[in-house]
Parts: sequence; structure tokens; C-alpha cells
Amino acid sequence: MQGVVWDLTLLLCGTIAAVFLYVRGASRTRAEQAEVQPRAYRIRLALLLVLVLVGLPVSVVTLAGMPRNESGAGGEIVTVTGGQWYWNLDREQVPAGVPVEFRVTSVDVNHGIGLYDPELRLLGQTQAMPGYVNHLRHTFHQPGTYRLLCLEYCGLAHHGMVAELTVVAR
Ligand SMILES: [Cu+2]
Repeated sequence: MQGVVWDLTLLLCGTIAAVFLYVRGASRTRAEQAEVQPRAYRIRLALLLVLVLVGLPVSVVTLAGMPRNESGAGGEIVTVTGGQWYWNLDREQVPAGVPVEFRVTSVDVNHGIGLYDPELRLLGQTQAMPGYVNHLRHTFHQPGTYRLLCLEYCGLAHHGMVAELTVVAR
């Protein structure tokens, strides 16, 4: 998937660069505004239609697969405290098949906590903020070693903020 996104990014960057070069070349020839305006408005309308017709389905399809917070109450509770530069979990194991509620806070600056599966796919995220407790709920369906990584740059050793959580079969 990331390869496709990279190819699309290159294609779009190339298209934008080509448009810039075309506009730069075309700017050397002079024309009256009233003469070129209707055509420019037609192009603008066509681009808007393309954005709506392409952007809307792409948004619907891609957002459906995005991780989101589960709702509900009950289940296992994991208290997570972030600090420069560590995650402190009050337990290291949770059972599979049960909703888990992460209660997340920070002792110093804002951190972002990302919950990753064993293949490092993002399952959910929330902010770790001093003075607040944010809630992230997730039900683990597969046993394994999951990771919690900081998602918000918080200083020199931000990259080292990695904690592991073991999900065990019930
Ligand atoms: Cu960080």
C-alpha cells in the first residue's frame, strides 16, 4: 500500500511541476484578461468537479479502514504514563478478546501514544497530556507482542519511547 501511495505522490508532484512549467512558459505571451477569463473559469470548474468526483470516493474508501477508538465500558484497564522519554505501564499483559481501556497521561510535555500490532500496523492512538487522562479502547483479537510508540515529537530521545504489551490467549 505504501508503495502505491509513494508512486501516486511522485505522479502528483510531477503533474504539479509540469503545470508550473507550462504556466511559466505561457506567461511570456500577453493576452487581455476578458479574453482568457472564461477559459480559466471553465478549467477551474472542471478541476473542482474532478476533486469532488475523485476525492469523495477516495476519502470514503480509505477512511473506512482507519483505526478508531472503540466505545463502551468495562474490560481491562491499563494505566499508561508518558514522560521524557519513556512509557510506564502499570501492567505488561492483557488477555485477548476482552476490551482494554488505556488511561493515558503524561508527567511533563505532550506525547502521542500509538498502539501498534506485531506487524507494526497502527491500531489506535491518543494524546498523552500532563494534567489530563485520555482514554483509548481496543480489543485485541490475536495474542502477540504489541508496541506503544510516541507519535508526537517530544524532544531528543523521542524515538526511544517504545513500550511492549503482551496479549495472551484467555
Ligand atoms: Cu515523543
